[in-house]
Amino acid sequence: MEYQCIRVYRPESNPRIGAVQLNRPDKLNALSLQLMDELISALEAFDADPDIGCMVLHGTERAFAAGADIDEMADADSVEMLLRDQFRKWERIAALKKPLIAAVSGYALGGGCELALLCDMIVASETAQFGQPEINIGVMPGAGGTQRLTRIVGKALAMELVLTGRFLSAQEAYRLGLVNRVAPVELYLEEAFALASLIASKPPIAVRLAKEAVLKAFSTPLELGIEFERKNFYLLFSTADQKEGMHAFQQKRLPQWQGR
Ligand code: CO8
Repeated sequence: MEYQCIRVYRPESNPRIGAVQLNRPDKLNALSLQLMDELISALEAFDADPDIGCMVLHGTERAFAAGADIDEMADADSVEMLLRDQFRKWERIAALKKPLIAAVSGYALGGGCELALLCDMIVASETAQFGQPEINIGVMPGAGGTQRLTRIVGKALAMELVLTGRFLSAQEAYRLGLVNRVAPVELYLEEAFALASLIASKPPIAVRLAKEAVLKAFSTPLELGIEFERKNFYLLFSTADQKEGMHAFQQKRLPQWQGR
């Protein structure tokens, strides 16, 4: 498929990584409807490709994404927004089976911040700025900002960020546990690829079921989450990779994963 708003590639350093670059630099990667369609199509294709073990999503040094495209929303009314039903697409990103890492440099604002939060991990450059400034244009977060951000940073800070539009620096985001690591701007992408490579080297079915179980912690009470975890744990004992992993350990050799 030909893409206009994104660039899709596999980094030379590791072809088991599926990388997507948001590519509307003149608009600070504002998330237009077309961009979101392309993004979902590219991520779902990587998700279905057995040769891909982990995905990385990034923008440019100046901006990961400065939010939903304001030009597409400015004159819309509620019914039009409702009929667009654009959040359904966001749910498809949340439903990806393989891990997705956001590599964030510069602005991650509004929908851009929400998109980063939808990813499983975030590697930030020192210049990254996270924020929900929708309040400054007369609206509020609409793609999970009031929920995902609050679960990570807590009520008081989420309330401040959403009600004032203040940005968080990369270091602040790191201290709060919003991002996994912070790297100099010239290295952040490499750092994200290194993390993705490590994950892509693990047994794929275990990675998939473990991701699923961690995400359950956000949507279920503890007891149900534990039950879900246990079932996924038992399920892994029917994979060839479980036998291989444990036998390789006993035989003091490196495992050879089959992804089965
Ligand atoms: N939408 C459309 N265009 C944008 C956006 C955006 N969100 N952000 C920046 N741009 C455009 C600017 O209009 C400008 O275009 P042009 O050169 O043609 O005039 C270009 O990008 C460069 O931007 P600036 O000149 O403003 O650059 P500055 O360095 O002066 O400022 C800022 C950078 C601070 C990031 C500034 O651009 C800004 O405040 N942008 C808007 C941030 C914002 O309010 N984001 C939230 C948008 S609402 C939202 O995300 C709701 C999400 C709900 C779910 C989404 C479902 C899809």
